[in-house]
Amino acid sequence: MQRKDPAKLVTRRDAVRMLAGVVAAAPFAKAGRAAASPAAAVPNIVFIMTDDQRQDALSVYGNTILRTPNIDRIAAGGVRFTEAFVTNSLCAPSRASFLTGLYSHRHGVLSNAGGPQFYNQPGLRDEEITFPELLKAAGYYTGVIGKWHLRSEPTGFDSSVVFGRTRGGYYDPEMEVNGVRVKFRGHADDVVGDQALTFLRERPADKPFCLLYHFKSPHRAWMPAERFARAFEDIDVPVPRTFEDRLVGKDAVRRAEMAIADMPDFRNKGVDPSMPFEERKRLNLQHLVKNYYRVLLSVDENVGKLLDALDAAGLAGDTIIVYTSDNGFFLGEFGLYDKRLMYESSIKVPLLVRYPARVAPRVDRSHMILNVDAAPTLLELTGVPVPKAMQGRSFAPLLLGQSVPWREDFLYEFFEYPAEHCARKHRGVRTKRWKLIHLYEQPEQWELYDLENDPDETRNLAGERRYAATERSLRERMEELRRELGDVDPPGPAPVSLPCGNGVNTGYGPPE
Ligand SMILES: [Ca+2]
Repeated sequence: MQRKDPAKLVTRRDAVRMLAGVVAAAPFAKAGRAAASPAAAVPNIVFIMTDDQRQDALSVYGNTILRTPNIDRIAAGGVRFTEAFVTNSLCAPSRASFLTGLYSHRHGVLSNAGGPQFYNQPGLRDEEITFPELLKAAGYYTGVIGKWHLRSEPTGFDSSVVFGRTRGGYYDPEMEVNGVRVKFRGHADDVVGDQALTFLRERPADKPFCLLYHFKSPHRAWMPAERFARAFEDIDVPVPRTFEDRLVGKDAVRRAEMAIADMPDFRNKGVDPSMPFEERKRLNLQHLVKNYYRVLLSVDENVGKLLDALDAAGLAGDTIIVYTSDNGFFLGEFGLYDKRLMYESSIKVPLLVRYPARVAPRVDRSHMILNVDAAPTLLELTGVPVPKAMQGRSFAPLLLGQSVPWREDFLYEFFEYPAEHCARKHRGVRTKRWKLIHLYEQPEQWELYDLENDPDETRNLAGERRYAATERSLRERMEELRRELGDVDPPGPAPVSLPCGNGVNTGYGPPE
């Protein structure tokens, strides 16, 4: 593992101490009680994150095939956000945003990979402050279990049990237990679930706790626990409306290597590369969706065990539970799999928050919430000062039923190119009605969608005279958001987009 420069570690520690000073100077008067507000208990936090789970892959978001009764309990006891998004639909950058409240261009985790072509990004820089670090400095007992994925080591945790750089397998995963490699037996989600129960049991009783409970599922390679291996076997997965979309006006997507027909993952299930394109596409969709749902069954079961344990310990009322995912996923939309692109299936994530002591149950909120909002929200709910540098906004008032002005749009960004799947660099702005996408390297391309009249994003309106004024104002808004968020172009013309992969996806013909 990469080692940090000790001099810089001091800097980070000092920064955390300084920011959390107000709270750290007044430790909790007694267990579970806030010094500042004797009437309210200091909440515990269980922050549950899955990997690549799109919003509708939960029964509480309307899925009629996959049943997730345990995760749905979180929604039943709290708030379901219907418009939650990530600002970069890729694992490590999005996770860093959840932790720091910063956009990718600010926290510097622009890609999953390292090396010179990926900006030599080292993971989170020492000077970046995360919400677990602040909570720890404020007296919380902190832990992270499961997927970490950043190239830097976990910091700010009293206890860490994470999949290492290799991310571990689905079966008998190797994990790093406080930095020491340990081989576990069983399915990764069960191991993560068991470790969460151990954390609850063994934590010091005199401190509030914050647990980051991060499942591997439903990330590739979607290998289910044995007991769920045959689930959905008799079901025919419905084909999404855009499954046969020809990617008209999406030239860059045609070059991306995300065609579901070309997935190599299910060759052992008889999907042979020599089969006709349409046949491979159809079969891969069935295998992909079923396995994606199967691994989520074990997440649901393990979430249920944790909820039961909180109930049994009498902790449920004063514990904030967040359930979300680091990014969405295409399950056949536009004939694609994977994420990265700024379309709805990829950027929209589940977000459920339960906190019985202060948040009313069974509430829906349609405000636009972003991954960068999580850190300031949890800090505000725990009474820890929110660093001014954080770019997200606390949605605590929305949880508490207050009516506050809220954002009407947001900036999206994606940088990992050329890389796996060959999704070009792009950014964009999404409002309630419109989405503008800019592939800004040369040759630059624009996409404009009217989400109200074309929710499936099939008709690119960019360049059409009728929408010229809308396009212009969205371009201006995107630049305004970039200025506000400190996203600055380097001097000189936009670079030429580098070649990647074969350049053409099978089945779609050559780019237009
Ligand atoms: Ca992910």
